[in-house]
Amino acid sequence: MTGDTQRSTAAPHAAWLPDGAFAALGSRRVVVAGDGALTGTVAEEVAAATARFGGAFSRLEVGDAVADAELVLTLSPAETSPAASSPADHGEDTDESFRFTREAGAVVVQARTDAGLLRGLFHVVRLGEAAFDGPDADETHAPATDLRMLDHWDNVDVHPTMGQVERGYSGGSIFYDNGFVRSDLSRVERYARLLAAVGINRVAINNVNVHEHEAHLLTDDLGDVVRIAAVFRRWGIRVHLSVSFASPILLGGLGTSDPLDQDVAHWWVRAAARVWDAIPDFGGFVVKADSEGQPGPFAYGRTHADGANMLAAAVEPYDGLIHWRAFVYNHRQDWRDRSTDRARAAFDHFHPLDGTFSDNVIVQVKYGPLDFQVREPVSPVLAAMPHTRIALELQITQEYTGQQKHAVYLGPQWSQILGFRFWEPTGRDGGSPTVADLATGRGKAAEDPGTGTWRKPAGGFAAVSNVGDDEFWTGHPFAQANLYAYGRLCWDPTLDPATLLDEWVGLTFPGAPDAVRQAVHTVLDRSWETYEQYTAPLGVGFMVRPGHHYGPDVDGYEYTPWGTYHFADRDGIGVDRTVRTGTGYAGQYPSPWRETYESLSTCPDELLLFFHHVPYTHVLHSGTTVIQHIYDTHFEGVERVEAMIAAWSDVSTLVDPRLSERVAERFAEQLHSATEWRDQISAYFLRKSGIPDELGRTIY
Ligand code: GCV
Repeated sequence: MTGDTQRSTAAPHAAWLPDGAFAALGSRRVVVAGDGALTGTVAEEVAAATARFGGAFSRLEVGDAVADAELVLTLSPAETSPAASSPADHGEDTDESFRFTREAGAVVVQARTDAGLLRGLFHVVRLGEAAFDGPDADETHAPATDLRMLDHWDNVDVHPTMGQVERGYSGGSIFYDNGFVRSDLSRVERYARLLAAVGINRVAINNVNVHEHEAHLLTDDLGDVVRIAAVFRRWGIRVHLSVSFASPILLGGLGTSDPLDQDVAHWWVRAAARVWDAIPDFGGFVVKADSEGQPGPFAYGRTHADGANMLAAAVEPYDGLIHWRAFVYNHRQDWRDRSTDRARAAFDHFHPLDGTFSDNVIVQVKYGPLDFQVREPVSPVLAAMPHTRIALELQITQEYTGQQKHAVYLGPQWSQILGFRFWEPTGRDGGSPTVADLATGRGKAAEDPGTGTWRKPAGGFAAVSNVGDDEFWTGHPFAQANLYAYGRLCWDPTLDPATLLDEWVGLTFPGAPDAVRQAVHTVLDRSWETYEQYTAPLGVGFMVRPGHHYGPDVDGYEYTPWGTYHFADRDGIGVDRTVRTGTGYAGQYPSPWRETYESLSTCPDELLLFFHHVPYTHVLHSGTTVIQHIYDTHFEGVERVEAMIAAWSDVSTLVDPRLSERVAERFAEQLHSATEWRDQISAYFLRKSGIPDELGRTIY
């Protein structure tokens, strides 16, 4: 089905690919050599840039003599490959690797595949003049993982409570409009180009909560998926679909979706055959099962491995993947029941299944055990399944981090998660595997430190997109930096988030004075920490308004079935998740973290209330009490927002006025909201504890 009611009329913002980002490349003599569809895309980009900036473009065959070129983008001659012919200083050879050499200012980008050539093109764009200016170089670049995915929570229909995009804060969907797949997919094309430039290579195009209409994308509406896949294909991106586990019932008229039922298995085999027949490079299915009302194998007394493996068998002939989400918990918990702990759920369900999933199943694990809070410990599931392909799931859309009304740069949070080590040595330079290693199968992850056995090929990265049909793509223009950083961290998880901000600023505001770059740093560098300061303290999580999850509501979830409680009373606050006296969650970690989190004397301050219930007078490692910390951080958080606004106002006239206007509007709301958070949280805890602020500030 198609519709013509494209809502947004303004041309979308160019994000990190304005014309100016191509100035260095476009003003040079450039040769593109080779065939393949993506080489065609590279050639079109170069042709457009050189036409715009006065350079010269020629298209040659691989191996043709090249005279006088300043940049050659070429597929490798058959006898060489990037890995075979150069030092692998940025990684191993993969289908997307490329070799970058510079000799006396002349640059050659060489790749074994056209996908690698496309990655190489955008590497040159990112470097700008530095691509040509530096000393001689010979580098091979390769992604840390082949699986660099974005998940869209977009609905075809406008859902009565969740809208067109579940947890979307950037207008409507770029794919769907009020019940239809858009006939004009030009916006999707621009999006695909932006994603290609940061290295994303897979996109799941519909919500993991698969409602009735959306389920039909798998069958009757497959033609629309074919159209979307054709757009992404031009940019080296494969499409995936979220599917309902109940599809055989919903779409096939069967009486069951029991994964061990032969008719069910055959139905999926036929469904998969139709999909790959229509889209030969289709990626696979994403499944949210037995979670928040979605159907799953539990209804038939089967395990999640039974469910996932049945689907895996259906897609296996096409090298298809099943991304099976580990976000499984009881959302109908009795709040009176102190023995049930939602944080335990994913580990309890999935750890016993380690080693039983098929090779083409990827268990997709949210970074924390709850739900994308501003601060959570890293999910122990990531360490607990050495014989399973694991993907790390992040959330770019800012559901719990200010909903793209607040400027919050998530790069530092992700970098911290990616660099976390479950085993000793745990320090930043330690030798044990990082979370990034576990998700990419690289580095020290090949051997499981717990068992000494080999891990399967890894599952890579997935994250929930923050994009919509908004003029600036992401609501808050600065939220573009999160999408940018995610793509780049998927390619190389060791990149420094502050450096990525520099890259983003350089591309997005080409030619802007250095003051703009500095102001963006002042606003964003510590913005994650700032948001944490004025919202839920010390890892306690969830103090948001139920449903839409924006703004403070300390007790909003306290007496609900959702399993997210803080247990504040007049004496203290926090959740006892210790093994000794609490829910036992701390015991899901390998040593040394299980001991570190278990003990009050070693638990890090920022996670104290996630693991322990303590009196308000408990003294933190920082030397202050819990209650005084709550007051201090909330006041400081608002002051920091004021400083962010001041820093930006100094440079706001130096950039596009529409962008400045949007940023100003968002800052006004952020300040209003941060103030509301400060006053409500401080007042709540003053009233609960009766302990005054040592500094005597106004608390209501
Ligand atoms: C798509 C949270 C969000 C839901 C989301 C869910 C998930 O609970 O609030 O909107 O559903 O996570 O990740 O499946």
